[in-house]
Amino acid sequence: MSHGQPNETSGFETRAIHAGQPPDPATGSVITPVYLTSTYVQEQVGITKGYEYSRTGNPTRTALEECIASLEGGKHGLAFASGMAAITTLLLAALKPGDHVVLADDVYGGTYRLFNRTFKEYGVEFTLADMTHPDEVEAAVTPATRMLWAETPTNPLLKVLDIAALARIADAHNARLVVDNTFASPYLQRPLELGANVVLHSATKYLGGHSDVVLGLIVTSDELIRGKLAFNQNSIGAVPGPLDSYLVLRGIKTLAVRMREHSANAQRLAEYLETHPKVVRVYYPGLPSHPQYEVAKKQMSMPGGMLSFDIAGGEEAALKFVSCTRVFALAESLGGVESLIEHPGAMTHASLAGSPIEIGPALIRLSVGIESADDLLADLDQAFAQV
Ligand code: P1T
Repeated sequence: MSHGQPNETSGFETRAIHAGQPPDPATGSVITPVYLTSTYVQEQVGITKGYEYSRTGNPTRTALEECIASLEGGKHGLAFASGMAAITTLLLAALKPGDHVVLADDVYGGTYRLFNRTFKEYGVEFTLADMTHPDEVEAAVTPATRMLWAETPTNPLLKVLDIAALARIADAHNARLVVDNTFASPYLQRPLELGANVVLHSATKYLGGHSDVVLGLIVTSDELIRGKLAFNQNSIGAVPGPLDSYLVLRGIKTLAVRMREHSANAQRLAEYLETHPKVVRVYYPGLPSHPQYEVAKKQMSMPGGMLSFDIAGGEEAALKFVSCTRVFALAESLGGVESLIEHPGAMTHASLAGSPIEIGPALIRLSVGIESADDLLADLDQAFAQV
């Protein structure tokens, strides 16, 4: 490793702290500066130091783009104003009217809404498939299919999709496999290494890690997609500012240690919930009872910090429970150091109401933070006592 510049053999933790972030050449600043500028002086027309306008490129954003590409094991990283901005730019870059997408039947409510309400208007069709069953995916493919869209683990039911198996199906049909890796983060799972063509993040979640920024990231080694994405990143302009880019860069430095704690805490809570008399079912890939436990062990280094459960007593008990916790804050989003609780049916996945993939009213989702596991367990215990 030369000063501040990791190579391909450097470990994940080293790359998380240093990739794309050599000491600032102008000052020696160890930390990448926040380049708060919209524009860059040109010596003569077209003679620049590599930057001309901050929608097109900004050095703080470049550092983040290089860092995420390194962590996902891909050639190119691109940053966007939000996860949804990343998804929108990708769909506009990769699809045209008449194209068809096979969409996982459990995805973030906003992703479903974007396909179902926004892109449908522009002639992009989709079919939902339970992607835990490869034959269902095969059956959903049509001659117009250009993309398989997977999330794994899925939001909010924590289904684990076999990325390598999906990549084989995509390949066989000349379609691209996109994996939304938000729930796992590259520390737990690297979809490109398993054959995915594009990996996408709501960096608002684990990559940022502190619930203080909204940002989206895409990584790909596919040159055609990269070219179209880079063009559209500038042409559409849904880019993050330098301060937001900096916040995610800072968050990523501790990603590995945070994910280890998130995962250990979630495992403990999942095991507690599984034996609780007021819990009907727990959804957590770290439990041997999880239907894709073996797939999770194969493609993830740890099961992660997200879990869901069905509470006994249906919607009434669920709505009561989520307002009874004291350490877990009732809020949308996930992946921060602090624990959050929510009711997907009425909150993050309300846009699925009335659809074939509506979320059950008894489902509660936890984003398990890195507070003391004893405190988290006691908090759930006192909330159960009130329902
Ligand atoms: O919120 P934004 O940064 O635009 O990212 C959208 C998004 C994309 N993909 C997944 C898997 C997500 O979970 C999200 C956002 N999800 C929430 C806000 C949530 O609470 O589930």
